[in-house]
Amino acid sequence: MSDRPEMFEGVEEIWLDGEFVDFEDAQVHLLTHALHYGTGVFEGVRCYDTDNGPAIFRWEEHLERLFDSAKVYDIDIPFSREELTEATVELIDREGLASCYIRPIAFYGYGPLGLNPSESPVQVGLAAWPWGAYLGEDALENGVDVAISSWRKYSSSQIPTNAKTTGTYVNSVLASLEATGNGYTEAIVLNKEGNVAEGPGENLFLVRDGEIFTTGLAESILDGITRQSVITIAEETGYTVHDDATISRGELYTADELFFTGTAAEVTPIRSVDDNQIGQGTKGPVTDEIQTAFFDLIETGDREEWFRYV
Ligand code: PPE
Repeated sequence: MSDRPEMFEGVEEIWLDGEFVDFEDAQVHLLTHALHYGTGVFEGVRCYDTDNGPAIFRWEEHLERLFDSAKVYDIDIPFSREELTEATVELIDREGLASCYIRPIAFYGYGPLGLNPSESPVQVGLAAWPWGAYLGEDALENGVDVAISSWRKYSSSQIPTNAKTTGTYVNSVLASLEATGNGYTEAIVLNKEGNVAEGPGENLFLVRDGEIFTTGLAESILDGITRQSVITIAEETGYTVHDDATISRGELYTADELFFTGTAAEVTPIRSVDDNQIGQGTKGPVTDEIQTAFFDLIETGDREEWFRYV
């Protein structure tokens, strides 16, 4: 208990393969296929304490993406969407959490080694814990300093970028290690063509002359659910959103504003790229408006179809 990471302190149970088990008992075998070959798919979801009570934000869309990711690797999830929903709701309830981060994962478990996973059983887990501001408390207000990674994002002709696969996150880990090692908070990763893809765990938005741009799905990005939500919110706020943009490295430097979106990162302003100040070097006005609209929506739970109440 004492050597647990701080973020997991107080977590009592994890749901694993159909059962609630004690936190310490949520274990897998050393010869788990996914440990060796990265053959797992996962999600990151947030539950928010809205005015109408705790609610999971865009649960259906996350579940959809989990099953889509699984399909790519022939991972046959042995639970229905309803069963996973019930288990998640019950887990949040048992843990007594009002707002939390939820991590569903499905992976090839312990079976014969060798690349073909078809003889390995599919295991499924759900964990939930409180997770505050992903890039630090100050980040949401004042923005983060980021650096372009020297690592490129793999292209969708090499590994599907629309699937959220455990193994592919080594690319993000490398970018993140490099950026933080050099004193930056986060990285921006370019794609094979040298244009902007995304952050290691975030999508990227750019503001120029009052219009909003975000990299298109063909730029080797994960189709972020926060990205989709922010596009909708921005359009409804009255902005023109170009959601199919190709953004060059130079355009980042001269942007009026930049921000990240993601389940963990929410809406995080970027205040510098490679030590070039963006805008006034703090949260810009458009970013502020979108971020405020995003958090207002989450507080009020106003758009019913985006919330699954616990
Ligand atoms: N791109 C990547 C590569 C990515 O990992 C995420 C989520 C996004 C974009 C945004 O997607 P969405 O959450 O659907 O808006 N990154 C997850 C993992 C973060 C982590 O450190 O773990 C997340 O935000 O949950």
